[in-house]
Amino acid sequence: MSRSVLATALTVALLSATPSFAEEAVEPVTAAATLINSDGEETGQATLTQGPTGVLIHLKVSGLEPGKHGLHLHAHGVCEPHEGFKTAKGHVGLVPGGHGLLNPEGPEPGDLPNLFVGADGVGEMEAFTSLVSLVEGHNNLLDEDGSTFIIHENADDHVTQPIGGAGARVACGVIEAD
Ligand SMILES: [Cu+2]
Repeated sequence: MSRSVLATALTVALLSATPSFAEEAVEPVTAAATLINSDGEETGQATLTQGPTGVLIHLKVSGLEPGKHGLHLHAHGVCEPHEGFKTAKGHVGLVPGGHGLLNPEGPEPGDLPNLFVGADGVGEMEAFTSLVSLVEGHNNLLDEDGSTFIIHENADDHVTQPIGGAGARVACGVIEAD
């Protein structure tokens, strides 16, 4: 085989390999939320990225009281500050008696670790949960009635029913597909 024929053969092989390589490089499914406080003012942003076994969450807020705050995924995609964010309803995958990451009867799929807010009022975290999804399957956050992030006034002790003693809802963000 001459050099030019070999070069042509390699080029054809590379060209024919390109489409299948491109098919494998699928963009991950992502979603985002803008969080508002109880005055309806923007107070933070969250992004969600579907991985092979669950959803990676990145959340950053400002203007919150310093300390630990309970953070959950709630089951309805409506944030109404004047209703105390009650329109976000209960936790995703609500299990009576099953709230809490440390609860033997739990957790609920909407349960997440606490958010830590510093003295400057800024809090940022990354969390991962395999109990929800941005695609088909159980506890799809992008289902018909949507879902929300809710930040609570106090820490979630991950055991007490029904919300870990986390108190009032101080911020809310509707999760929307990108
Ligand atoms: Cu909650």
